Order: sequence, then structure tokens, then C-alpha cells
Amino acid sequence: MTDETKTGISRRGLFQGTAGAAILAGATAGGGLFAAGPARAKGANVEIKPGQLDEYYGIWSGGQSGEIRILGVPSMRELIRIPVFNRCSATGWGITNESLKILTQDLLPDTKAFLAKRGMKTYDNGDLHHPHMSFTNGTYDGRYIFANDKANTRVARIRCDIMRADKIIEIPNASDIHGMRPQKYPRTGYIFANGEHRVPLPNDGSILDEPKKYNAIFTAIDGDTMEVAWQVIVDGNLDNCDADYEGKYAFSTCYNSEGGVTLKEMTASEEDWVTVFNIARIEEGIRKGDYKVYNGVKVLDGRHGSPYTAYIPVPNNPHGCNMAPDKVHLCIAGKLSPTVTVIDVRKLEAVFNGAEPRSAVVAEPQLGLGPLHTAFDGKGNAFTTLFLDSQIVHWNIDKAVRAFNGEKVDPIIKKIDVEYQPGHNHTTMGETLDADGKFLISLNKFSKDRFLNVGPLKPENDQLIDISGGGMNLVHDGPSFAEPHDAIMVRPDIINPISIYKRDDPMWEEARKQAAADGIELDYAADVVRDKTDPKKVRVYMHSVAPEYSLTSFEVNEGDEVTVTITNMDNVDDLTHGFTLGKHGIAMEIGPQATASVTFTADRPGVHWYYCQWFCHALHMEMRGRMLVHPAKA
Ligand code: CUK
Ligand code: CUA
Ligand code: CA
Repeated sequence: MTDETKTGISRRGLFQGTAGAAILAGATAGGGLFAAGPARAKGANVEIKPGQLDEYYGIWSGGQSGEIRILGVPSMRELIRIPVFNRCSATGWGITNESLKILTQDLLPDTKAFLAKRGMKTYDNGDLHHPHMSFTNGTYDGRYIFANDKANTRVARIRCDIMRADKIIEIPNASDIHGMRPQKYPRTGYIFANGEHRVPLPNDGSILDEPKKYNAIFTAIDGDTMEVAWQVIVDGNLDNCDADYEGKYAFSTCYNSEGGVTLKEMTASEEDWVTVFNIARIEEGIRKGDYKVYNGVKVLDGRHGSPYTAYIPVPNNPHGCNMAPDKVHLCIAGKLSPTVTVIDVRKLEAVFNGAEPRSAVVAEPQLGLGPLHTAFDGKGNAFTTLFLDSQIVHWNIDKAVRAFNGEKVDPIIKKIDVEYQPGHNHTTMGETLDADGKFLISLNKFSKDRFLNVGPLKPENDQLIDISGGGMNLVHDGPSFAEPHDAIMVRPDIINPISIYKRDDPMWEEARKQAAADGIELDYAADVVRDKTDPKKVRVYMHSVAPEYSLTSFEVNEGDEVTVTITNMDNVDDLTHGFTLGKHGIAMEIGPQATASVTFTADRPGVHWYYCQWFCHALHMEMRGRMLVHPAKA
């Protein structure tokens, strides 16, 4: 092991040096701001009174719960949850035909076959780390939210008008999508998605315990069609990613340049790298046919020596990858190194034309122990989470650059303690050109003793920090369930959800077509139709107007495949009905003016009540009906 690395940083020296520095800085922060202060400071400017609306939408990842949550910021009230990769008992996501279509139609053929053998249509779990909004000209445009599923290698698109997913695709060739970011400019455009784990290509059992033959794959998805546009094979692996503000590059951190399969191997080297993807060159490579097709996708070889990528060495096992809204500085959090490596994206063109890769590095400030992610205030300052130090460090990018050039300036403005061990942080509009420097959220992985004890599994702790005055004032902390890795905070004028569905919404296109084929008008339907060619299939059409279903009973035979299609004809804000069929594992929401449907086999003879599970009227309890199932004739 050499002490001097290519990055010019001595690992041992760094750890000794900054551990001391961090302890000192911690003492300053502890004696200052709010080490033992109240959870809710009395910042008058952030008080949201009952009935008042919040200043931002917080779009929160739900981690291994597989969902997205929408919070109001700064009140931190949880407003709603969006089921995505999970099953939802309340809304019927994963139960209704409409949601199952989205969850199943873009699974790969071998996944469908694998699931079918287990009696499953889709995966029941997901691990959603990174929700990000679509961009136009470097800022959010309110069309979509995209999110990754690390567990099952998927990417979802959520419509912001109804806050429901409309596309969930499985990514071929890659394994375990982790980092995921939309193209910022000129628009989204591409969704960049990192296959974190290295696997053989093809991964069909012909290669097993030969890690040297494994690959990680970078994927660009067309955000309009939700089809994979192209993929790039890289050296090492791919952790987090981001894109620049000019549409030229995407970036990924790699913590496993070693190509290891154990912790020891993955941390063996002195350094890893940032992989830079040259979008124009990749598109040119696709046009020229410089690719191979795997599973229907054009895959370029972007390993060392290719024209498509540049590998910039950074200290070992980096993590966060955050592009500053100054359009210039890319910040790579060191994780094992107490540094953040700052790359000037204007210098990347030279790197792609042969300049030494590290020539694009313009700063590498030592900030504290365990830097994971960086957020920006739009005024030239950055906030980096320090996992090991349980702190956030506020620092100035320009000063870091000057210090790197030998000037005697300290880029660190301040450090504050957070409770405890932060992962991601994020500022209001902070990953866009409209970064406004008002609030910073610190998503802390541990709450320890900060809340009433709820058993061995404790909540995490999200802390909101007011940064509007240039300082850092904690204004709220609150528990959160597994596990908000990441969040974005979006100005409300950008998002315009509807309150009442449009009757021609594409979500229930299939139901519309089937009803037309059956000669049924979905609006005000009250019909039972037996399929002419397959008499075991029965379709029940009804509608709801509070507090009644149009059918208070219907009859089917044991063994029938029954599809219940319900249209909510109430044209009223906030008037959702439901349909829960007892002892059948069936429940669904039916929003105002929406149609929802569910298909099941009626294999339990007898009387089964269905009822509305969404409180809709004083006579909501009476909103029910019977399914009468005739026993099969022996
Ligand atoms: S990763 Cu979780 S704290 Cu998946 Cu964005 Cu860094
Ligand atoms: Cu309809 Cu409750
Ligand atoms: Ca490594």
C-alpha cells in the first residue's frame, strides 16, 4: 500500500488529520446552535398554522416500503402516499386490473415466467431510493416523477396530475438499479439509471463464480416512451448518478473499481472513480452501429479506452453525486474519504480529448467523516451530510476551489449536529436552476432515543433546517418509516394535480374497450354480462353515487371468472368510493369520475358482501351489496 495515491491524497494522513478536525468542529457546533435544543425551534417565518398550506411539496422516497410519500414542507405533514412498487391495501394498487397492467406489462419475459411458476403476476416488494421530477431547461416541469427500484431492477414513472404510476419498466441486462436521475437539459429526455451490482451478461448460469467476467451496466431510458434507449457497459460498478445542465454528460460514482464481490475486495484499492458518460458520443456510436444487442437493447462498450466514457480517479468508495446549480461544479462525496471531490464540467471536454482525467478536479476539501450527499443553496454554497460525524457541513464551493489552488482560505462555513447519521440531504428546488436556498432536509438513518420507544425497529428521523438567513436553524424533526433515502422539495406552482378524474383517462383504457365490446356504457352502468365465447367469464358493471352502488346484488356460479368494473359517477372533489369484497382479498379505490376493475375467480359458494371502504357519506356503512355464488353442480 502506498501512502501517496494518484489523487494526491494520503489516506492514512487524511483520516488522522480530519478525525481531529472533525472533533474540534463538533465541539464548536455542539456549543453553538442547537446541540440539546428543542425539536421545534420558534422560527416565526416557518410556522404553518392549522388550515394553512405549505410552501413546498416534499416528494419523499419510501425506501424498502416501495412507495412514495408526499409531505408538505415546512410543516412536514404527510399528505398522501403513492403506491409504486408495493401492494396497497387501501387503494388496491397491485390488486386492480388497472394497476396490475402497469405492474406487469413491462416485466421481461423470463421474469414473467419465473413469477408465474410461483403463482405471482408481479413482485410484491420494491426498494425505492430516488424520486426525481422531469425537467425542462434545467428546472422541474411538473410532468412526471421517476423512481428506481433497486430490489427488482425497475424504473417507474408517476404522473403528477393524478399522482399514480403509469409506467413501470424492468431494465434488462443490468442488475439492481440504484442511482437514477433525469436529464436536466434541454428536457427529460433521458432517465439515467445505474445498475449497481456487477453480473454476467447474459446472466443465464453459463458464468457463475467468475467475478472478472461480471459487468455493471448504465442505462438511458426515454422518459416519453419509457423504453430503454441504450445501455453502456462500464468498468467497475455504478452507485449514484446525476446529469449536467447542458445535456452533455451524465456522471456516476463507482465504489467497486476493484471488481470485488466481498467488502474486503471492494475497499481494497486506494481509489475508485467517477464515470463520465459523453451523451453526444454515445448517440453517435448508436447511429454508427457500434453496439451489440442484448435482450433487444443496444449496448455499447464503455470500458476503459472507449470514446464514450471517462474515468476520473477519486478517493476510495465515493457515494453521492450531485451537480451544483451553478452549472459548473459536480460534487462527489468521499464516504471513506473525508473529502468531497469537485469536478469542473467545463474541463471534461479536454479530458475526452486526452487530457489527464484528474485535470477536471478543481477542489477536494476535507469536510469531515463519512460524507455521503451534497445539496446546494443556489448561492454558491453546499451542504454535505457527514454520516460518521452525524453532522451537516455548510461550505463554500468557490473557497474550496481557491484553497485547492493554494490560497489560505477555509471553505467550511459551519457544521451542525443532526440526529443521527444522515444519508441524503436536499434543499428546496436544490437540484434545479431555481435552487432558492430556503430549506434543507436532512434524512437521518437513526432516531435512537429521540421518540417514544416503539420496539426494536425504530423510525428514522427527518430534520428540516431553515437556511434562508444564510445560517442553519433546525425547525422540525419527525419520525419516518423505512426508509426515505432521498427527497425533493418542489414549489407548488410547478405541480398541478387534478381533483376529479377525466372520464377519458388512459388508466382504464382496457375497461373502456371491454365495455364497448360488451355494448355497455360505463357511465351509469348496472349490468351483468356473460362472455359469449367463454361462458365461465362474467363481467359485472356498476356505478356508484354516494351512498349507493347501482347493483345491490349480482349472481355468479362457482368457478366463474368474475370481473367487477365500477365507475364513480360522483363529480365532487374528495369523494372517493371503494369496493371491498369480503373474504376475497379484494379492495380498490374508485376516485371521483374514475373507473376501476378487478378480476377474480368466484370459488367460494355462498353470500359475500361487498362494501365501500372509503368513508363517503353519512350512510357509508349502508353502501354495500351481495355477491351470490351458486355452488357448482356436482
Ligand atoms: S443512496 Cu441511500 S443514503 Cu440509495 Cu441515494 Cu445514499
Ligand atoms: Cu362510498 Cu363509502
Ligand atoms: Ca473501492
